[in-house]
Amino acid sequence: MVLTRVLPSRLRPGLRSLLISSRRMSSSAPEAILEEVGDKGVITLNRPKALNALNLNMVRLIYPKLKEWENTKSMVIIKGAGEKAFCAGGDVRSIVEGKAKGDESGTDFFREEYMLNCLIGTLHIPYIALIDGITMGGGVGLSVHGDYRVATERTLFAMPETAIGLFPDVGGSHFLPRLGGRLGMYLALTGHRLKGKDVLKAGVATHVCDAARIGELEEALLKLNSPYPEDISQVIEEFHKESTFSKDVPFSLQPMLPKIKACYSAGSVEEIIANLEKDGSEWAQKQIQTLRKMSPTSLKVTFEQIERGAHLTLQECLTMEMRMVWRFYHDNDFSEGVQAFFSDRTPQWKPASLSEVTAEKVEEYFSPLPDEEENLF
Ligand code: QUE
Repeated sequence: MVLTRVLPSRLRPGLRSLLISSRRMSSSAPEAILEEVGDKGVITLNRPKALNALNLNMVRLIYPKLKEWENTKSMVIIKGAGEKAFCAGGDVRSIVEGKAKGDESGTDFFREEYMLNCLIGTLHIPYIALIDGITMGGGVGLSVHGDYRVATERTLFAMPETAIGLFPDVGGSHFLPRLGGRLGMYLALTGHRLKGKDVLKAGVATHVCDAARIGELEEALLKLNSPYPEDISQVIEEFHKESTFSKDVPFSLQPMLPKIKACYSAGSVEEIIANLEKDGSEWAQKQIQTLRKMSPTSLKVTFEQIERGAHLTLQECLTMEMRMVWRFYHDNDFSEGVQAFFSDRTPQWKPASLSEVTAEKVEEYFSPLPDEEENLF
């Protein structure tokens, strides 16, 4: 194997500090590391202290490289730096802080992020996401549309956006309605977290691998001589079969699936809550409590989003989401939700109740944007 990687960590310490001191900026590590290993590409999301939260700089590093690799490489692997996270989401904190200072470029982040999600979903070469650790929101968008998503016992998956006054974007409209049994609607509205093997059982991950062996899996993939999809499958399936944490353990949501399907098949958020009230079980009461904490606007718009997304292509979903996010960006709840989350206080949603979020208001989130904002792809 010809290793052409030059990772900073592999340089001698003296040389490394020389490289760093020769730069004007004190922090020299790129936020996304793009390595070429023979005929394969490896992306490492590299903001471990921020749980590898995705920002515009990272998207702008990754997108053109992925475009190039699509024509020059035979496979792409994406992973996160550090042990905690694959990617905790979009860097919503800096977007909201920037907007508060008068910087209106936040919608550029979403546009370019969604373009990257679309590219991943239509890539001509195998794309393998090693989703070891926290994988939420934007991190889901970097993995779920690809061919292989390998979870570990440390994987923590969620689409938690209704808690910050947003909606499950990055192609959530596409993959969530396709999970079956209304599981996607449940995950979208409540932000329910799935751990380890449950990420596989829900249909979000395609395989599992022991966290301790994820590096070994990467090396095995990089060693493949002719990475035809069947060779890649074979390698990943080997690690999957040998994993020690997923054997014959049932889906932890299994007992709840009939209730999830029954309650979340309703025609509106209000009806879902009515179904849960009628059910009355401890589980159902917990669901109601969770839903009551979420932005009412997020809940109603998300409900409509998941219904519409079931009938759309990924590209159509992302165009719809661009329209939606533009409205959320300029409305109250997203800014309020993010500020509240990072200052650990209760958000003040406006409007504060479901009944105040009218059908007309929901419809506005889906209407086309002005011409110059409209064309994404
Ligand atoms: C809901 C969310 C997000 C969240 C918390 C929520 C989200 C997101 C982050 C996040 C986490 C760590 C970071 C960061 C952002 O938190 O989307 O910059 O360092 O990205 O309750 O949707």
